[in-house]
Amino acid sequence: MSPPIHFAVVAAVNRGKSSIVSTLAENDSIRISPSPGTTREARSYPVVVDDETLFVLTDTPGFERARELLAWIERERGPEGSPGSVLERFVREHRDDSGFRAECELLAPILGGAAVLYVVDGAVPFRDHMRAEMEILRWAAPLRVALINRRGEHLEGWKGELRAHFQMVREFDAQRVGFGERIGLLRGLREVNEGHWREGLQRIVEALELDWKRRRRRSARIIADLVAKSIVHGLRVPIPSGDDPEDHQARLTKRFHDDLRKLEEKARVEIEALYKHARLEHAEAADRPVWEEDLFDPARWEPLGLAPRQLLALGATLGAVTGGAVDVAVGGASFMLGAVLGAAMGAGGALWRSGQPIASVEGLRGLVRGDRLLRIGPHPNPNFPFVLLDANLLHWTAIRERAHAERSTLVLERAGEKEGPSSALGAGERKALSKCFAGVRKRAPRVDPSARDLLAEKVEGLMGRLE
Ligand SMILES: Nc1nc2c(ncn2[C@@H]2O[C@H](COP(=O)(O)OP(=O)(O)OP(=O)(O)O)[C@@H](O)[C@H]2O)c(=O)[nH]1
Ligand SMILES: [Mg+2]
Repeated sequence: MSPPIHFAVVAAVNRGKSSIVSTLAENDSIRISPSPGTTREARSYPVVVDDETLFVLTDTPGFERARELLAWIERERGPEGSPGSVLERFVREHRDDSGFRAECELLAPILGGAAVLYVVDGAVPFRDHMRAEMEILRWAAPLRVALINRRGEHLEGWKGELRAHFQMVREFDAQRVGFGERIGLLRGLREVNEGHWREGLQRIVEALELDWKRRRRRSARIIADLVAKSIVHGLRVPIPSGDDPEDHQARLTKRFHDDLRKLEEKARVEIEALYKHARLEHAEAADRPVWEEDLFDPARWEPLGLAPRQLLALGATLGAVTGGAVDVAVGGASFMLGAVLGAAMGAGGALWRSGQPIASVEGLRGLVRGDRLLRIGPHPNPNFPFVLLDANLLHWTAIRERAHAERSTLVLERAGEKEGPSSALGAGERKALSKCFAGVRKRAPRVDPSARDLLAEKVEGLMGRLE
């Protein structure tokens, strides 16, 4: 088997090389910084799918003395010498010369046969002295592609110059691009050469697309599992006969909510790991996007889930959802937790208030006489599964689209009255989802596995449309 395709990402210092490697290799541990000279040594990052290295990216330190290097080459190359042998000699002779440390580092992968991804910054104008780097590369690397890393007013000036030195010129904003642009770049690269190169890139594109679909399927399962577990979740806690159940209310309510938060947190971490975001910073409190807000923050219920009229239109299916979820209060001692949550939930709450409380007390059979069992959950709000689904679909969208070179805190703008995907569904689809939720709860507190699988399929379908 031929060795994997190898790209060396080269440029002057501080042009965004590491950003490009980070995004293409989906590696958020690579150091990116506004201070020049951050990358001191060449380092390779394999892109692996199913234990197979599809291609390798090498991050390099930036050119520091390109004009001096070019002058050396012009002086030394002679009529016969191949670029490889001339540059090997350069590296041999300058290995211990700290003045050419960066050049020696960045030439190594090119000498190893790597294709060059040359990065320029579209926000600064082209200047003549920048041509030396391009001339070195045109002479030294048979396969060369130029990437303009940010939008800027100088794009056109750059393009003209770059086209004279590179086989392909593309805009590629490493901090903004999603999967589509990454694949687009690799597809474009197929055109740069024939044979092994072209076939290799075709295989890379296919393998990455397949992997992307698998991640989507896996994410759908994670979210379906989260929703299913959350909507059947309930607690039963015995309390001594003399105790006033009201004294246990706050503690039990908190435990119930904490359990649901933990389920959601676990699902989020799994999805972030699936998309290789290992060190994401999440916005705190006020800056948080809607789906980042806490599961029980009232603000979260407002823009997600279904609108009041959509909930009402679900009619009969809603009955099934709440019917299975509500405990019957015994002895009149109920916590009215539903009403408390309901107040925080707007329209869903209004529906709930007309229903029954979800925390209740009942006699505990077979244990100490007189003891009682407090029960809380499953969550009775018909909007709850829709809100949870929406919040996590939005999280998934943001994670999936996020470039690994983007290091700012994760924040999503709040827009519109309803921004969750479920309120945009057709009436039939909402009803089908609602039925699916009811199916999941059929055997609460256990999740019905076939209903959960059906839910995963539906979530995957929703994701397909969001993509
Ligand atoms: N908006 C935007 N900023 C970028 C982009 N690429 C890099 N930057 C910024 O430019 C600075 C340098 O980015 P790096 O990726 O560290 O650049 P480098 O070429 O690896 O730098 P050295 O290792 O120091 O040579 C950082 O502040 C980045 O945030 C880009 O595509 N868009
Ligand atoms: Mg760097």
